[in-house]
Amino acid sequence: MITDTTIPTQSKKIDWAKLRADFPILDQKVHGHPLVYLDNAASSQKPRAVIDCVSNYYERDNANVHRGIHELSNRATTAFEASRQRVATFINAKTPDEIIFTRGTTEGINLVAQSWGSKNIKAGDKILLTEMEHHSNIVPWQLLAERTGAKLVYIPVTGDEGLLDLSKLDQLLTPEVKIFALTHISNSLGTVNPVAELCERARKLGVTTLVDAAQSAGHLPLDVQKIGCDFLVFSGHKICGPTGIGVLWGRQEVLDAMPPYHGGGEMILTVDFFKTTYKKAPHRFEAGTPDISGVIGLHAALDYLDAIGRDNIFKHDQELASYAYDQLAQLQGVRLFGPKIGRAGLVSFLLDDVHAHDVVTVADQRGVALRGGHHCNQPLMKKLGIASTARASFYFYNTRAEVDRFIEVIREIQKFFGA
Ligand code: C6P
Repeated sequence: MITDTTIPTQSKKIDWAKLRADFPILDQKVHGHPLVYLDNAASSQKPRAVIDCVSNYYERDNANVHRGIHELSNRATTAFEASRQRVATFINAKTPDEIIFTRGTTEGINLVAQSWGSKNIKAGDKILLTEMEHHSNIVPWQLLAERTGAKLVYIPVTGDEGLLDLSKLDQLLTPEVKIFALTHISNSLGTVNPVAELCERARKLGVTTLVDAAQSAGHLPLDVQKIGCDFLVFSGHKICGPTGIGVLWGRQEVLDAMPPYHGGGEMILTVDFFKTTYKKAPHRFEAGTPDISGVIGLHAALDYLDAIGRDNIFKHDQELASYAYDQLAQLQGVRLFGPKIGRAGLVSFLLDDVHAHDVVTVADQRGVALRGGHHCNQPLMKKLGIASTARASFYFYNTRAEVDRFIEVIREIQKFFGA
C-alpha cells in the first residue's frame, strides 16, 4: 500500500476565533442570516493583512517592475522579487528562479502543456492522468494530444469512496508515458493522493511529473523536493491571496530546456526584426507586465498562512470535514462521495431526489454558501453516474458551530423537499 509522506504530523495551540476576526467579509448577514462561508475550495476569503498589503502597494509604491530606474519602480521590483523568494521558501524550491508567476493553476498547466509539451511529446507517446482531475488538468493535455497524436490514459477512481485504483498502476505507468499529471487533493472527492510515492515511481521510469496543488497548497505543508515532482502548480486566490495570481514551480534544468510560452516584453534578451533571443527562467515565461499587486499580496498571504502553520490548518480542516461527513452520514437519504478516513477539508454529497443546485439555492437563502455542480470534474461525475454534487469546503476560519448550522440547514432542505 502506498502511504503519503507529505501529510503533516505536528500541531500547536491556535486561537482560531482570533484568526477568524482577521477576515472582515465573514462578519455579515446574507439573506438575514449570519454568513456561513463553506465554498473555500472555489476561492478562499482574504485576511486584513492581505487586503492592506495590496492597498498599501497601490497607495505608496505602484509602478511597473523590472524596467524603471526611479524610486517607485525600484520599490515595486524589490517587493515583486521578494515575493518570488517567499514562494520558493513556501514550497522549498531550490532557488527563486524556479518560480514562475502565472494567472493561476489553469495557466500553469497550460504553460507546461504548450511549452514543455511541444518539445517533448510526439505521436504515440502517452500522457497519464487520473479520473479525478479537474478540467484544468485534462483539457490542456487533450489539446496537446490533438496537436501531436499523443494518447491520454487515466488511472481509474474506485467509485464513490474516491480513491485511485493503484492496482492498475504497473499497467498504466510505463516507459511510453512521457508525463504523469495528477492532482494532490481532489476538489470534489477530498481524496489526498500519495503524490510523493507516485512521483518516485514515475521518476524511476524517467517519466516527467506535474502535481496540481490547487487544493493543497494553502492547506498542508508542501515541499517540492520531498514530493520529487518536476512541476507543481497552484493559485493564489484559494490560499488567502488575491485573484489572478498563481505559481508554476518547475525544476530548474527542466525549465531552462523549455521554449517560451508567450512572446512579448520582459522575456527577451535581444530582438531584431527577424530573430529574438530569450532570457532564462523564470523571466522567459513572464511576458508583459505581470500582476504586480497580486504577486505582492501573495507574499502577505504566505506569511499569514505560515504564521498559523499549514500542519495546523490541515488538522483543523480535516476535523471539520470528518465531523461534517459523520453528521451527514447519520441522515437518511444522503449519498456521500470521497474517502471515509483521511479526507481533506471538504465533503461532497447528494440528497435523494433533490438536485444539487436546489440544495445550494435553499442553503444560500439561509446564509450558507455551498457549491453545487460538476466542479469542473465532468468525466469523474460521468464515471460515478451523476451530473453534480453539493459540496461544503472548509478552511481554518470555519467553526464547528458552522458545521452544525450547515447540517441544520440540510435537515430543513430534506424536510422542505420531502426527501
Ligand atoms: N477548482 C472548485 O473546485 P484556477 O481556476 O486556475 O484557480 O484553478 C483550477 C483548478 C485546478 N485544479 C483543481 C484541483 C481545482 O480545484 C481547481 C479549481 C474550483 O470550486 C473551481 S472549479
